[in-house]
Amino acid sequence: MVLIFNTARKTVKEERKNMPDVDYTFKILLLGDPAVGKTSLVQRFLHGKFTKDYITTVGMEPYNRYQEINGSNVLLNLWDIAAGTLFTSIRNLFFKGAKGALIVFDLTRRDTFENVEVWLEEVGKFSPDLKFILVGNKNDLRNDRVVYRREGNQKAREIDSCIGYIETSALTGMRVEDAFLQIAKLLYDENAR
Ligand SMILES: Nc1nc2c(ncn2[C@@H]2O[C@H](COP(=O)(O)OP(=O)(O)OP(=O)(O)O)[C@@H](O)[C@H]2O)c(=O)[nH]1
Ligand SMILES: [Mg+2]
Repeated sequence: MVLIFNTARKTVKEERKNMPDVDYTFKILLLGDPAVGKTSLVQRFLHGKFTKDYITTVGMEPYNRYQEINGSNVLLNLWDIAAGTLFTSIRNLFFKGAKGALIVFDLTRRDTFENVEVWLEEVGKFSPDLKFILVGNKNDLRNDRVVYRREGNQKAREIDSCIGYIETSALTGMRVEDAFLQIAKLLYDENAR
C-alpha cells in the first residue's frame, strides 16, 4: 500500500515539474444532447484523433490543454459533461466556476438544435455570466443535414450570451480548433486585462 502511495505522489510531483507556468486558467464546459459529438470534438482538439465508436460519457471527463494567447500561457480546463438524463441531478455540480462553454448540437438531428435553450437554462441557473459558442457538429454528413446555417446564425444572434455560431466536423477536423479558440480568446479578452 505504502509503495503504491509513494509512487503516486512522485508521479504527481513529476507532472507538476513539467507543467508550464500558467498565467490564466479558464474553465470551459462542453454541453449538448447525447451523441452530438462533445467527446469527439475534445478528442480532435486535444489529440487530432477521431473514432466512429460511440461510448457515452459517464458523469464528466476533465481535460487540459495549454494554449498560448497573446503571449500569455493559458490553461484551458475543458469539462466534457455527460448528457444522459441519468446525470441530470448531479450535473450542476460541474457548472461552478465555468466562464465559457461550447453548446453543441448535431446538424443531422433537429431536436438537438431545439434543445440548445434547455441546456442554456440549466447552466444559466448556476453560471449566469457564462458566454458560449454555438456549435453545429457533423458538418461532414452533408446529405443528412436538417438544420441550416442561417438557422444557426439566427439563434446565435438572438441569444445575448452567445458569441457566435460555427459548424464543425470532429471526423474531418474542420473548424474544431477554431471553435475552441474563439471561446478561449473571448474569455482572455474579458478576463485577462
Ligand atoms: N460523421 C460524424 N460523426 C461524428 C462526429 N462527431 C461525433 N460523431 C459520432 O457521433 C457519435 C457520438 O459521439 P460522442 O463524441 O461520443 O458524443 P457525445 O456528445 O460525447 O455523447 P455523450 O457522451 O453521450 O453525451 C460517435 O459515434 C461519433 O463517432 C462528426 O463530426 N461527424
Ligand atoms: Mg461524451
